[in-house]
Amino acid sequence: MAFTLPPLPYAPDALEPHIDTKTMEIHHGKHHQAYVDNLNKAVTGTSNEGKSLEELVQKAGTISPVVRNNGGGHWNHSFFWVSLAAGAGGAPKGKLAESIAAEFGSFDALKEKLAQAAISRFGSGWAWLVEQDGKLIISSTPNQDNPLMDVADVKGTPLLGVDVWEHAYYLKYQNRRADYLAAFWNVINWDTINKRYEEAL
Ligand code: MN3
Repeated sequence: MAFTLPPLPYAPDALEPHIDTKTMEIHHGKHHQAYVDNLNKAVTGTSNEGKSLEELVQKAGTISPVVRNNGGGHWNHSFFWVSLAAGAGGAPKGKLAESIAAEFGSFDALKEKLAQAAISRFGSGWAWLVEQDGKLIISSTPNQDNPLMDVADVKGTPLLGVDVWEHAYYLKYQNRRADYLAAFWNVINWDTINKRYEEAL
């Protein structure tokens, strides 16, 4: 079965003013759609046809770059949209909040570390909060790689990912990646992130 673009779980203007409508429309409707289309094109008629997205992502090191990049792009963006919500923000709760306090000292310290990973990622990529064997780790990946991939420096269960490709922020923030990252905390769906953490443990 061919891969398909999941609908946005909210209207394209729902994350205003932090993430603008035009960026959401192009990011979801054009960029994510292109990853889906290119992935379908690349696997059709090959031994990878019919494999699940998770299967492809997990063996990223042994598949063609076009499947790795577009499969990663499809996985990462599907994960990204549902990590965000209108009127969200706030702070993590429960078990996740306790673990963040224990491992990073405070939520502010975690924010700083994630922003640092996102800002220092040269070129295009993602910064991540990852659960690995019960521990929380901040990492970043180039291009459309992610922590589920066999090629990732830090492997584990992704809890939160920040897209730091320019297409994610350029229309509103231009070269100000740090401003985009500061605004990003206002739209995080912590209910979803908390749930991912509990499932990962
Ligand atoms: Mn993107």
